[in-house]
Amino acid sequence: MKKLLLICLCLIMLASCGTKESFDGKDRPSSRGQLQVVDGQLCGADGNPVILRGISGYGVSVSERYITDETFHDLAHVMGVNVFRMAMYTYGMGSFGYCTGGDKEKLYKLMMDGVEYGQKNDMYVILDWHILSDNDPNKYIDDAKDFFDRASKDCKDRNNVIYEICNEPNHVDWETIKEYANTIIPIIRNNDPDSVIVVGTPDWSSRVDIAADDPLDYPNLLYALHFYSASHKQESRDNVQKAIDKKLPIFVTEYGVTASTGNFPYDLDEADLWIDFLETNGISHVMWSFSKVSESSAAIKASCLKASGFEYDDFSTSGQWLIDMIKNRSEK
Ligand code: IDC
Repeated sequence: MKKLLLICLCLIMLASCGTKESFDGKDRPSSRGQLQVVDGQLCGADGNPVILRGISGYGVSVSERYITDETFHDLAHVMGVNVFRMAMYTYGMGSFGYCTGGDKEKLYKLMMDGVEYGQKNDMYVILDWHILSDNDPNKYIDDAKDFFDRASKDCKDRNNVIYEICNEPNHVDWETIKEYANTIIPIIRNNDPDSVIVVGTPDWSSRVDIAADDPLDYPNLLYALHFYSASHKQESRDNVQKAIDKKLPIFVTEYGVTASTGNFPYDLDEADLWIDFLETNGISHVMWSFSKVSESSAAIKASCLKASGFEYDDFSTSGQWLIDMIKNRSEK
């Protein structure tokens, strides 16, 4: 009898450690609804704080295979993320940039598909106007106006959309970024008045302290902070603290557990310090990237050919670190 009980206990323990599900029902659209910013903090419709923990796509123009209901189910239930960032390059990524030869209609539909699959799998979705090598968000201002006018009309009745209007302004000053934001934000708000918007900050969205000294004047607006743990350490956090002390609403729409190149080395210990810092200050965070490219920041193993049906072992060091971190943080 004792042997039988012992065998049953072992079987139960084995079954639990192979659990695929890592879904946490908290801080999702079904439970928190339309987000808002209250007193410098991202909150749910009820006015209480929300922390979103997620991952960024690599670039919709080259990740179509991952923009499916099945993949989004895995994002929510296997990785446990409650926010997914639809990064759409405006320039670059070959000739697939939205503003530089990409198929605008195809890219727009992929972005809207992501919103729909996010809603179906109870995740928030960030529509990321992923400027990078184009430096100045004003460079393709007409395309940006058209895209955000159309998206905010199509998404105005959704409760799971966050508009990220410029990924990483660089080689431009804060005045130039504000000029762009003061053009785009009113367009979005005219169609989607209660929308949550994230604006990039100077120097590849690393200088929230500069924005905190001269913030824009809109409700439900957050300021992007990006970091890579092997490149940005305590000095960067000290800078961020200046913005936190001024109650600037911050959203880490992109970070890595690697160098800022997106590649080696890892610095998982520093990444843990960053997550402690963000969670203590109620700041949401999204890791780069949901891809299998040959870079250490890629969350999926380069050898994994799956587009859905993912299991823990299909993920790389970065991907498994993210899954473990989200599980640990969600349980606190
Ligand atoms: C990188 C990709 C890399 C690609 C490069 C240029 O990982 O494969 O060749 O973009 O398109 C960022 C950017 C993000 C970068 C990432 C890593 O927002 O697009 O992705 N990074 O370099 N800012 C800091 C780092």
